[in-house]
Amino acid sequence: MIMVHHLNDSRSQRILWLMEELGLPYELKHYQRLPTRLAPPELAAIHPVGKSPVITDNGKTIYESAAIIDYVIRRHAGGRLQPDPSTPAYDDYQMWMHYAEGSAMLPLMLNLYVSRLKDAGAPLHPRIESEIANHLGYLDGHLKGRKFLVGDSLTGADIQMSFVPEIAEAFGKRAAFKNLDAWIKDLHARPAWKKALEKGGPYRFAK
Ligand SMILES: N[C@@H](CCC(=O)N[C@@H](CS)C(=O)NCC(=O)O)C(=O)O
Repeated sequence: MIMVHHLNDSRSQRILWLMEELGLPYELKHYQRLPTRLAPPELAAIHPVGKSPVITDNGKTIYESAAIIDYVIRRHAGGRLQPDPSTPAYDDYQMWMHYAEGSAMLPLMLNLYVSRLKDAGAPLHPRIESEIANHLGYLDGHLKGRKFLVGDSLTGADIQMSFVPEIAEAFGKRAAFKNLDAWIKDLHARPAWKKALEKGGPYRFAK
């Protein structure tokens, strides 16, 4: 059975959501962030990077959220939550799966770290701000008139990308992007998302 190693207030919330959408049985192991907000050392015993999400399944350990979502869908979903791999929609799906952590999260994470430099970080902020606006604007434009990133039903790409507007909101940067805001609010209204929230415990990015 899949074991989801879940760190509070983290990207692993979306893996719980994936499991709930699919109705798959899973075990959940909770880890609490240290006062520094870093992960506890126990997570490094599961995967050397020591971060979450990470899953274990029949002796296999998988780290990196897009790889986890892809693995669970390919191996356990029976064709659900992804487009047919022979279609162009699947190429779009793959793009969003990689885009989340490969591009969209970078300026948001830079914002988090550079803000800690206070005044010393000031020269970097204009570029960070313009890149956040670039990526959120791209997403917002894509979501105009759509309920999902690919096709007309939920896919793993929506789940993978959901952390981007959640973090943007935590930095007060989502409100201007109305389509993005509507999309994530719709996703947060899904019963499986709510169930994952109950199971995962308090999640500060649940907005
Ligand atoms: N790109 C990785 C990022 C994983 C990651 O940075 N996870 C954070 C939580 S959102 C973490 O474990 N942070 C604790 C730490 O760095 O000690 C993924 O998407 O899985």
